[in-house]
Amino acid sequence: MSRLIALLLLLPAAALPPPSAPFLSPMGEPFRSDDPAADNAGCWFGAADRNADGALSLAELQADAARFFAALDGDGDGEIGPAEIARYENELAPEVQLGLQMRRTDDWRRRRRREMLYDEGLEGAGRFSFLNIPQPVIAADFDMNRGVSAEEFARAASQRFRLLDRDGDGRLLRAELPALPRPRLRRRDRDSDKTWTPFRRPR
Ligand SMILES: [Ca+2]
Ligand SMILES: [Ca+2]
Ligand SMILES: [Ca+2]
Repeated sequence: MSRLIALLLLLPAAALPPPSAPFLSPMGEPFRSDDPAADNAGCWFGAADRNADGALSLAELQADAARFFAALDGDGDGEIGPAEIARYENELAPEVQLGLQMRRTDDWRRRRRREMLYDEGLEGAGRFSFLNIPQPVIAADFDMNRGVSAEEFARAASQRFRLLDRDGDGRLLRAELPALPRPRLRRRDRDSDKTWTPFRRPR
């Protein structure tokens, strides 16, 4: 029995729901789940809302940014340097790579992900976040020295807070945040019922 047939036998007869899309926070931290119904953005929001009042203040977003900064600054020298930026792009959040959805792979889950195509103009992390910032970490490198200091990251958090606080009241409500980009289903959804039918023979 070929490996292909063995794999097909493992597939459920019903249509497969799409996997939940990853979410990248305004500072670029990835939140993922294997649960198709997971609210990845809600996981981020709930953790960042430290006083659990249902809104993010600027101080809360900056605290969220500082926590992620410490996670990115692996050597603890107070700067996200080139090697730490490379680790972010290659290991922590490969979604920021522009060509990810076209990458060839033999992994079937990734193959499914490749079918999720986003609108033109959305690049990298912009496909998975509230703001269209393709690489949210290096975008904080205001002085262009190929490193991001804690001050620069905090400054970026303030900028992004202002972009998201559309009514300018200093509080980000979940309902105030923009809708996340939704991928268009292609090819697999041959009957346009918004679900993928079981896979055909991989190319
Ligand atoms: Ca709060
Ligand atoms: Ca560092
Ligand atoms: Ca607001």
